[in-house]
Amino acid sequence: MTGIVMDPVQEALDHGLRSLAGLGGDLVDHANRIGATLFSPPRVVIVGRLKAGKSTLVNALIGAPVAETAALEATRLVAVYQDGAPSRAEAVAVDGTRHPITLTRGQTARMPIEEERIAYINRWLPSAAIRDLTLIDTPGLATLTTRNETATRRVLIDGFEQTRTASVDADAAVFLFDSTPRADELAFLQELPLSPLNTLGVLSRADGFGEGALGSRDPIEQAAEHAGRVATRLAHAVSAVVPISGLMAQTSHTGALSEQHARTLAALSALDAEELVDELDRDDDGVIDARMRGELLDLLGEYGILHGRMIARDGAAALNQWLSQRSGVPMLHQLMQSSLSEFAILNRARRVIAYVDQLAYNHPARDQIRMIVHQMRTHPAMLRVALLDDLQKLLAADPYSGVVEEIRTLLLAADPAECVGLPAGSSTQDVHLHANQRLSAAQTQALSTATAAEDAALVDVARAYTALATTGRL
Ligand SMILES: Nc1nc2c(ncn2[C@@H]2O[C@H](COP(=O)(O)OP(=O)(O)OP(=O)(O)O)[C@@H](O)[C@H]2O)c(=O)[nH]1
Ligand SMILES: [Mg+2]
Repeated sequence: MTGIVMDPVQEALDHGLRSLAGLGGDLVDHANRIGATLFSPPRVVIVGRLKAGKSTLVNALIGAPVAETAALEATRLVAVYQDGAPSRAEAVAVDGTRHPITLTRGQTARMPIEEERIAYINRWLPSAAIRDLTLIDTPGLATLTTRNETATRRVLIDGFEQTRTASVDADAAVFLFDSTPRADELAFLQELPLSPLNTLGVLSRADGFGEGALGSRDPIEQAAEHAGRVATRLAHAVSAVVPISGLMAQTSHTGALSEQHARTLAALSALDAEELVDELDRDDDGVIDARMRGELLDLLGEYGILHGRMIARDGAAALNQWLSQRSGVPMLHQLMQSSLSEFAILNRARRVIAYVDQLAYNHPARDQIRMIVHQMRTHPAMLRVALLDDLQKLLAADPYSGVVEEIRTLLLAADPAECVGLPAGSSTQDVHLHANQRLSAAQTQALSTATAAEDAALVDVARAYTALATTGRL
């Protein structure tokens, strides 16, 4: 494809897809369809318990109130938010057929087919915020109405293994929980076909953590400490845990705050803590009128009111900036754009190979297709893709294998020296020496592996050390 800057992984896969199209017939269409995946943004799914704040976070990240959020209504359908114009939506049925949805501003859209038949909704809107990452909102897990959970499982796990028509093909996950993840939620995470490097933990509702806004300690600071402890405990499942207030970010990032809100909030800055609690508890007009009080609570929560009222004296822009910074979402966003995105792109590459591989099952040109898949898989640029695949399979089959740490090091290293356990910036000579030592160790280990997953992983680990020992790079 011309005009697109490709990374080495994309280039290798694009080359393979061109060979596929070169076989002619229906393979031209298949190559184009798979090529569209290769050049589309990787897909990040937001998962978590019922009412954890998933849709609120989606709105905050997109910067527009597109996902439905509510204290009572549950999200019913899986929705895929992607950059595109004009603004439009379609329902993708479980059988793979697509049905346009008529959107009317300010109204809940009517579904073109029965909800039971819908696998997920595709929603396009012109937004720079989702240009590099497509976001997928899901109904809450482990609910009393198991229907929601069924919908989420189908698009993420079952659909992946069966026909794929019902799969949303996630390349990374953001996992939300608001205290400590439950065993069933962790079990669900393990079932996702994604590595921990592709999964970010989010401690949501940080503004209400512990005793809440009116307790003795700052809940956001307490949440940050708790997030650190959970991150250590969940190192096998997530790459980091970030505390956030989706509500505060949603309000500031969607432009929901007006000067009038700031002025009204500032009117509360003269009250002491006790008077403020009384004011927030009232149902009738007090220092501020009841309607405005309700709006402020919806927009800012108790924490935003308590700590934002002094800042509100400087106006809506200052309050907005404080809300965003205090929400933790800019930090989450940055992690999503950097490390999560990096591993999501590798997973997208893995999907591309899997699509081509699937064609080989029942196509007359299966031998040529298999050859193309083989070339794609063994291309030097694809080594990181293979290692990520190995990591995920090894964690499922043999989580205590020593090779797990070895692969993590190879994938997370900042430079070739770190790949072989040396300090960043060590000499090329030292890198070569250590890579050779590690290569022999991996070859020895390969003689007595415990599982097929470990076996396969060691083959790629040995390839990595060979590359480091010869070219000095991965
Ligand atoms: N205080 C506070 N409230 C929040 C936060 N995030 C979400 N909420 C509120 O929690 C309720 C549920 O939020 P949603 O975003 O709809 O949660 P969800 O996870 O999408 O819920 P389901 O899709 O039904 O599982 C709403 O009333 C939100 O305003 C937060 O960070 N702080
Ligand atoms: Mg929701």
